[in-house]
Amino acid sequence: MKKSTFPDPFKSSRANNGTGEINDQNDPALMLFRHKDVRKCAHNWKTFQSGAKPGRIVIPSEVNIRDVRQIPFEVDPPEHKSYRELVEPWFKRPLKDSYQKALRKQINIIIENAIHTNTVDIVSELALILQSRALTLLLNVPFEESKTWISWGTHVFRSEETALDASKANILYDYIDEQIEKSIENPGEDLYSVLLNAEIDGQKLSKEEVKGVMVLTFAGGRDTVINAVTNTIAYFAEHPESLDRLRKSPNLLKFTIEELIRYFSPLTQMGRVSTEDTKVCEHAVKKNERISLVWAAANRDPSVFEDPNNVILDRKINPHVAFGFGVHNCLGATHARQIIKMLVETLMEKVENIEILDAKENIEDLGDFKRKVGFEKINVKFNSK
Ligand code: EMZ
Repeated sequence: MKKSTFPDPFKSSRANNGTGEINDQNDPALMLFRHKDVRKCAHNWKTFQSGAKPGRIVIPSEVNIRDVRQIPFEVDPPEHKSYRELVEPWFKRPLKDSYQKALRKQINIIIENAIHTNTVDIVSELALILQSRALTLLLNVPFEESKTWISWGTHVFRSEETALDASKANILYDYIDEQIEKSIENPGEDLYSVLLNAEIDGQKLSKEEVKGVMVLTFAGGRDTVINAVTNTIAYFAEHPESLDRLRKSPNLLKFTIEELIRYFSPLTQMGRVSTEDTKVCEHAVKKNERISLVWAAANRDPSVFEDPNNVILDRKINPHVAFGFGVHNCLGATHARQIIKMLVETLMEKVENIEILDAKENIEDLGDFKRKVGFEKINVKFNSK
């Protein structure tokens, strides 16, 4: 199997009955695998809610390591709408020319550096750095901050020893508390200050609410972006012909980006909590029980995607749900798309080929299902054009 092949562990269950079960820390969830079911339940926020106990809709559940409610992601309509409208324009800034120029510059430096280094572990020496530096632009804070975040490693809540590491989570919370205090004393043009000044229905956001947005911004786009960047590079390492094809037809790039995101589906799943006794795919779901919307499985559903297990560079019809679906669709998607776009453009421009020297896969253990999401490490050599 190629290193950049990402198998679909949900294939037979999706075909058989469309569901699975995960016993996550004794809070089981009914996993939904079919595109239609995933979209239907994601859309039905009245029955399947996000505003449960903080951390409970995440799988693996984070209830034991945090009590900060992530905003807007753990809030339901109608409150959700005001929060979302408040933060949306800020998270659309990556569409601005000046933002794109700054991001492109950072990516250029990182790829140039990689070209001039013998072997590079893409995860720790490229993707982590890229994600952290790009985040300084999204937050509009000094570049130096990225050094602190890089020192935290790839996941803010997981460490090598434990899947859910409370002490690690505390580093992030303390850091954010400190930044909020600094911005209160010395307001600037960063996201903390913008949020601290913002109002909903004439009321300023509380520190706790600001913290909720910031924790989501740090946690939600961390390992997901790192995996997307790493996997994209691994894909082009093993498919130099694809890079050539894009050089010849750069207008395909917009399809390629969506296709890579569909294929990798960096966020495997997200849970919801039922507000009533109901039935999903012939399964009884009781009030206060969890379901899981398995984006990664929906994205390989052969009834929606022809040849779902292959990357089709110019796939035109691509209703993937890698960024979720419905009111909670990913706030960071604009930024993530720009990162992948500029990364691929920079590879097209500067890189002749990439050799994979060795790799250790990162496999998510979902009980009955094991899913490759990325790499623990992957050493490569970039050869410049
Ligand atoms: C949560 C989640 C959000 C969670 C869009 O996903 O991402 C996970 O990586 C975090 O652990 O807390 O932010």
